[in-house]
Amino acid sequence: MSDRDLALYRKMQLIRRAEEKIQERYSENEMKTPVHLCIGQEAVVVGVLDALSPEDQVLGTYRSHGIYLARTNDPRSFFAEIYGRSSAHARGRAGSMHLASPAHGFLGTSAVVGTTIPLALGAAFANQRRKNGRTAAAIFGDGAIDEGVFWESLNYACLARLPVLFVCEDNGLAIHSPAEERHGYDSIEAIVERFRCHVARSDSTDPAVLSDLTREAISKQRETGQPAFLHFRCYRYVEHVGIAEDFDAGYRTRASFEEWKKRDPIQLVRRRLLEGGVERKTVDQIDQEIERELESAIALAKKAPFPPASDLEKDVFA
Ligand SMILES: Cc1ncc(C[n+]2csc(CCOP(=O)(O)OP(=O)(O)O)c2C)c(N)n1
Ligand SMILES: [Mg+2]
Repeated sequence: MSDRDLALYRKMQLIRRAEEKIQERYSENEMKTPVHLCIGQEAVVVGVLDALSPEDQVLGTYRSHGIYLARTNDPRSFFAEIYGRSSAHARGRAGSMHLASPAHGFLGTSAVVGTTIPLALGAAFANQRRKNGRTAAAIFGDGAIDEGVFWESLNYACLARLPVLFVCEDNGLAIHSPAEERHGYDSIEAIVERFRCHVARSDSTDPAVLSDLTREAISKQRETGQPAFLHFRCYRYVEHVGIAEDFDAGYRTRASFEEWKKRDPIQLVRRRLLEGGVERKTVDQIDQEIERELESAIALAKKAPFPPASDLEKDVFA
C-alpha cells in the first residue's frame, strides 16, 4: 500500500511543485504562453493515469500540465516547452496549451473545448480494429459536456462499442460559470446511464480511490465492450488562466476553497503515508529530489536554444 501511495504522492507533488515554480517565475515574462494551472485537481489525472498501462493512450485539454508530467515524468522537456525551447518534445512549438508526447501515449491537447474527445474515439477505433487491447482516455472539463461533440462522441462510442474512457474532470466551472447556470438537468450520470455505457462518479480527492474506480471501469469495458464515463469532481485553487487566486472576483467564495483544501490530495496522501509508518524523512527526501529535478529542469530550459526562425513554417498544414 505504501509503495503505491509513495508513487502517487511523488507524481502529484511533481505536478504541484512544477506549477508553483511557474507561479513564482511567471512575472519574469520569459514564459511566453498562457497557463491554465491544475493546482488542487492533481488527484484526478494522477489517479486515472495510474490505472492506465503505458500502452494506453490519453488526450487532454489546455489544462494538461498534470497529464504531461505524470505520463512522461520529464520535467526537463516540460519546462523546455513552457520556455519555448527546441529541446522540448514538441521543440517549443506547443506552449502550455498544446502539450503532447505521442511516444508516451499522450496523443494531444487542444485549447478548443471538446475537440480532443473525438480524437480519443479515433484512437479507440484504430485500437479496436487492430485488436491491440489498448484503452484510449479523453480527459476533459465539465465545460465540454455542454457541447454537442461530447454527446455525439458518447453516442457513437456506445454504438460502435469503442474501448474509450470519457473522463470528466469536473471542477464545477467553465471559466467563471458554475454548472447550475449552464445545465438544464441535475445529474449528468443519470443521463449517461441511459446510454450503453458504464458510469462511475466520485468526489474523492484520493488518487488511489480514483485509480481503483478507473481500473474497475476498464475491466468492465473489457468484459462488456461498452465504453465508460467517469465523473470525478475536484476544485481549481487558482484562476481559470494565470497564476493568481481570484476569490475576490465574485463568482466563488474563499469558504468553498477552504472546504476543499481540507481534503487537499497531496496532504491527504502525505498524512496517510506518515500514519502508515513511512518515515517523515522518506517523504521529505521525495520533496527534495523533486525540488532538485525541477530547478535543474528550469536552468537547463533557460539555457537551451529557441527553435530557429527557419522552423516557423515547418509542420504547418496550410
Ligand atoms: C469550442 C470552445 N468554446 C469556447 C471556448 C472558450 N473557453 C475556454 S476555456 C472554457 C471553459 C471550459 O471549462 P471546462 O471544460 O470545465 O474546463 P476547465 O477550464 O474548468 O478545466 C471556455 C468556454 C473554447 N476555448 N472553445
Ligand atoms: Mg471546468
